[in-house]
Amino acid sequence: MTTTPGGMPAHELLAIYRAMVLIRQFEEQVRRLAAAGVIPGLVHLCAGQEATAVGICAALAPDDVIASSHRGHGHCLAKGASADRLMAEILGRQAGYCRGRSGSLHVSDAATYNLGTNGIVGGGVPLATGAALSAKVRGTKQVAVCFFGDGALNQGIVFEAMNMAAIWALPVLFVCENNGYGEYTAIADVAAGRSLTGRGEVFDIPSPMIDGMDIVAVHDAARIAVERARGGSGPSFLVCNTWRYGGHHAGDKQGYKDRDEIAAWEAKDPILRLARELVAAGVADRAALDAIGRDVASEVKAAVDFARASPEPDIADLRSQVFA
Ligand SMILES: Cc1ncc(C[n+]2csc(CCOP(=O)(O)OP(=O)(O)O)c2C)c(N)n1
Ligand SMILES: [Mg+2]
Repeated sequence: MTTTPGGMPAHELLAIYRAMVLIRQFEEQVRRLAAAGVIPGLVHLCAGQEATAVGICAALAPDDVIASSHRGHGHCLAKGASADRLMAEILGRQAGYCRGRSGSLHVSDAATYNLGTNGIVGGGVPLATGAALSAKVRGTKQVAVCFFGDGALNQGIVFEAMNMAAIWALPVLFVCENNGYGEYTAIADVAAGRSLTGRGEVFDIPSPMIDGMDIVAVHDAARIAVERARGGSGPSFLVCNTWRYGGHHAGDKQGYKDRDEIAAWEAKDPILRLARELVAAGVADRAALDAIGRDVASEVKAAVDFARASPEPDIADLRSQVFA
């Protein structure tokens, strides 16, 4: 008998496949819109990194909390954001999650327990740790996750948060999406020490190194970490090795990368990998996967239409939603 990838039920595998395809196609549309000059500011695309967003979020309950990074569209979608309202926000439109005020870099949504994308490198780490402290004090059994890049591993606040989380056994997952670069600089040129996982181990936090292009591996590690956190045993630090196809921001020509390195990572594409595994296990055939792709394409096209049909925020509304 053929076993399914990760021993997961077929409907769950197809759901995570669709979720990754949605992120990939969503980001492709954002890239096109950015190239056409209709998006205010820079956008940082996560195509290539879908397995971390989806693999982690698929292990969470709806009321578990996430805090994202500047490369956060995938985290938002994986946590349940609707493509249309997210696209509207990225385009700075009234129908967006934050009424067009945040754009790509600060979109948040209380309904999906998303504390938001974040323009500050490492900025989501103390937010998620605070959410975990709140959950622990209130006894809600919620878990919090922060997603951050390898570049955040040189930010002091990350270690302050890890220390506090370890001392107080807070229910938080520190998820590093290690794509090998911070802006245009390779991690090896800026991060001292022998291993990235050592940065969690020093606090006695379980710190697995994970193939972030393998959604089954990410999901397995996430399930273990979530169970540990929810059971009161404290934080985990997951270093997921992954790759950003689009460079630092949409339009980055990536002249600082080696061609062989690019080709080697492209061969590990997380969506193609899961597709191969699903076909080999008999969970789906190619035609069924293609149909999912077409279904996602119409969802993303509808999201772009929805966003473009929404007006820009009215200047008369400028001071609403302002607390002080
Ligand atoms: C505190 C802070 N320092 C510097 C910057 C400028 N900056 C924006 S993104 C970035 C690189 C982040 O790299 P990484 O954390 O690896 O995330 P990636 O972009 O690779 O996903 C930097 C330095 C910032 N936004 N915030
Ligand atoms: Mg990086």
